[in-house]
Amino acid sequence: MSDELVHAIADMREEEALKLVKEMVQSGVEPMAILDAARDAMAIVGQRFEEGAYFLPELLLAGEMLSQVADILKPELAKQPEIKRHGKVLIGTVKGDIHDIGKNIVTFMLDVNGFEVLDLGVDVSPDKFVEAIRDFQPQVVGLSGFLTLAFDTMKETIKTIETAGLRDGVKIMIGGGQVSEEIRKYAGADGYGKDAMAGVTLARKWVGVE
Ligand code: B12
Repeated sequence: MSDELVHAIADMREEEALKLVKEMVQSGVEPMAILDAARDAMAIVGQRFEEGAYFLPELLLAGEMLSQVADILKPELAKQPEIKRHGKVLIGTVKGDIHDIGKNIVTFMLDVNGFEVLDLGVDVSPDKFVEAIRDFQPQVVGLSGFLTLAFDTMKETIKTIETAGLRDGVKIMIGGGQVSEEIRKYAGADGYGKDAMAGVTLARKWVGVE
């Protein structure tokens, strides 16, 4: 069924994709496995976009489909919530970038895993991050970005946090599409998460949750 879902999303068959997701949930497929299939589909969509077979409307529709898939899965993922709050995480998509589906999944997973999360949204300037660190006092800051240009903005954001004298008080993790360990070093972040669970694992480690 996973393969069918990948193709339904990649081929823009929205109704069929959402029906398949519901069927998979009902038949007990792990929500994270369904999300993985949706991610594989996004990779195909991205590739078709690069090759010129798809255009912006397809990217938009793919984004919408993924949001809807995430909405169907949220109640399933929230079934084992941890009530105790471990700590605070500030998160946002960096300046110049408006991709938020991946970030929203990270936010949600942090929330159901016991973190208090403040999501600043998309296209967030370095100064806005600084201001929010002062007000919200998080232990962890998460920067999301899907565009290549986001790598420079992540670096700039971390530099601005440092200049404001706040760098030592927070751990910073980055993630999104093409972000890698190499980009982590380039940007000066403390950690890189390839997916939402990796983000949760980093945050747990940094606030001292076993
Ligand atoms: C959907 C989509 C869009 C939608 C976004 C809708 C939305 N609300 O987010 C729209 C249509 C708006 C869009 C616009 C554009 N897009 Co676009 N888009 C995509 C697409 C197809 C999917 C992205 C996505 O949502 N993936 C699904 C999520 C779930 O991805 P994920 O990586 O698995 O997410 C996990 C991790 O990344 C991680 N994570 C994410 N954030 C964080 C943060 C932290 C702290 C941690 C720890 C982890 C973490 O956890 C997530 C959950 O597990 C990608 C292709 C691709 N393969 O990614 C292109 C893609 C990112 N877009 C691209 C481009 C070029 C654009 C545009 C410039 C197009 C244009 N000409 O206008 C604009 C840019 C707008 C802007 N200023 O940001 C390029 C980027 C190329 C580059 N190297 O810069 C891509 C790669 C497509 C391609 N192959 O060419 N896009």
